[in-house]
Amino acid sequence: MREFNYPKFTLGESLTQEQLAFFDEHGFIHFKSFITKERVAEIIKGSHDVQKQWIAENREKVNGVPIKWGFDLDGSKIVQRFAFSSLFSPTLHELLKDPRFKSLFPFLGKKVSNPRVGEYEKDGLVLNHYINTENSKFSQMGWHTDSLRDVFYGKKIMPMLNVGIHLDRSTTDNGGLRLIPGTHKQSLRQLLFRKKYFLDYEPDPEEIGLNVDPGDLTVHDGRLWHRVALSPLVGEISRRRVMYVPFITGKFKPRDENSKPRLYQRFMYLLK
Ligand SMILES: O=C(O)CCC(=O)C(=O)O
Ligand SMILES: [Fe+2]
Repeated sequence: MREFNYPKFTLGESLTQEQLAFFDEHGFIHFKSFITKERVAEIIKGSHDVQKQWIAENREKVNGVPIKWGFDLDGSKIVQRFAFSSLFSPTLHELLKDPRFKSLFPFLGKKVSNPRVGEYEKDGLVLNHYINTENSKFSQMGWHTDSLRDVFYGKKIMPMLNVGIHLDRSTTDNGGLRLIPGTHKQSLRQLLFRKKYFLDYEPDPEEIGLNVDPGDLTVHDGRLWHRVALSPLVGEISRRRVMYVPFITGKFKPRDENSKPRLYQRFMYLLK
């Protein structure tokens, strides 16, 4: 892992030239304290409510996207990857209405049509819940870009952002998000073949790690290579919860209960 003591920003009503330039160069950006610790606690409570509901109805999929089930430290059944979570929780749905999200749209580029928060598209509001224990089914994620989904879909790669809202503190000595800055500007060949999608977990000499606190917001370009590193620690200390919502452009393509899992979503079964 490369040391990169990158600047952290505060999100205001509109993006500054410095923020736009940083994102353009590196393909990611980190904003401190987007929401308060109290709001984070409400969101976690909201996710527990969704989890209860899904357990009660034995749910396997949402809009064709498989739910990743696993086990917590005490052996109880938990959701380790939620999709479309905001459609099941007023708290999460409200969160996506935050007017500050719109101020991030310029990261999608200048000439895009219909930029929006993808609450009903792709996988909607995702919540990843990692924990490193024997019974956990989700403790890391192999290298990938989020734009591969477009390639699988036989489409031109559209501008896309993944906006993360972090719910736990995550430091580089405890696993967490790793990314290779600048790879959003790579060739299509590099986007497709730089690494083996989801199967490669190896550290990269160029990768950097993020240190985030609960309530921080990060944005990465859909074309950026990233992974989630396994925590070397076991148990409660390794718990990491983070939400992602896609920011997309172009034609509105909501998914519904009849939608089929897409090829890349089958890849998700490989996650451990
Ligand atoms: O959990 C993270 O920080 C990244 C997750 C991710 O890359 C994804 O869900 O596509
Ligand atoms: Fe990703």
